[in-house]
Amino acid sequence: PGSAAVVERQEQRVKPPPLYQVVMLNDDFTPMEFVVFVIQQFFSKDRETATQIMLKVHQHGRGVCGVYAKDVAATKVEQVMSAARQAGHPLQCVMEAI
Ligand code: NFA
Repeated sequence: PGSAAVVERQEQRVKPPPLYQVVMLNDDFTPMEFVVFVIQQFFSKDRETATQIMLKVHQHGRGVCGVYAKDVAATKVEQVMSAARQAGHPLQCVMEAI
């Protein structure tokens, strides 16, 4: 009995975790160099890639720094917000389900 239930449970077990974009938002005050540093530090990007992402945020208002499972994305947001707060910059970072 219950073969349909077994299949249903297996489908749930193998379902991949939902992913979240970590999005950085532009502001008029945070120094470009600080943004590049933060992207390198917390999103494991090289300096060239980090600079490209920073410029995209600066020019378009927002940019994706990375895509992660929920808990990892939440940690990245907290790390960025904490570093910005400590340095006295208004840099903002949010996570969005994709
Ligand atoms: N717009 C900021 C400046 O001109 C730089 C910046 C880029 C800030 C990306 C936040 C995010 N100093």
